[in-house]
Amino acid sequence: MVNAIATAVLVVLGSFYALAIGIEPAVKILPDGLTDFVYQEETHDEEFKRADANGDGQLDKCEFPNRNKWAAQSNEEQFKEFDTNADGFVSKDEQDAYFKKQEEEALRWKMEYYNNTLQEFDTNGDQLLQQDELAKLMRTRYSSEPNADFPFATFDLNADKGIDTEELEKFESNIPWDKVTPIEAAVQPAVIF
Ligand SMILES: [Ca+2]
Ligand SMILES: [Ca+2]
Ligand SMILES: [Ca+2]
Repeated sequence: MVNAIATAVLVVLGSFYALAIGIEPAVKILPDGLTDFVYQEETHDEEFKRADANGDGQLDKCEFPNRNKWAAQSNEEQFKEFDTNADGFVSKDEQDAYFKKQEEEALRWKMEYYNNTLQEFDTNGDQLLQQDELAKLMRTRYSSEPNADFPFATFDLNADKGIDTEELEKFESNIPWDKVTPIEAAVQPAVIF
């Protein structure tokens, strides 16, 4: 259950990141039920070049959907989001600008997520998560009690006795699940209306 939640979180973050940097994620189910990301090789540049059937360096409304599966299902509105000068063609510059904006938004979203997480669990207000604060995060977010041998210190990369947002990102991507004990979910009493 805990692993399922963590996997879901990683799938969401992974998809968002993949969208931002322009690779299409596909989740491959491994035999033991774990998931792994398999990325298609084509970059945005390669997609553009392939879709530009008449080779004039821009995509018209017939060429645009051939970029990828997402574009194939896109509508007029989404074409307009790319075609910022509204001349009915998506130029390479317009495509580049679109993805640059996406990347910046994804980065902003990611920073906001880790900042909010830090604020939520930073009880002593020093802008770092100490061991007890990180343990609370594990209990609250992942219903897991860190074991005595949980390697808190290995995530404190700059050795300032706390986890900052950058270290937190690495921590949430590499939680040592073999060093936690799942907390049994309390049985909720039936709600009678
Ligand atoms: Ca073209
Ligand atoms: Ca245009
Ligand atoms: Ca703190």
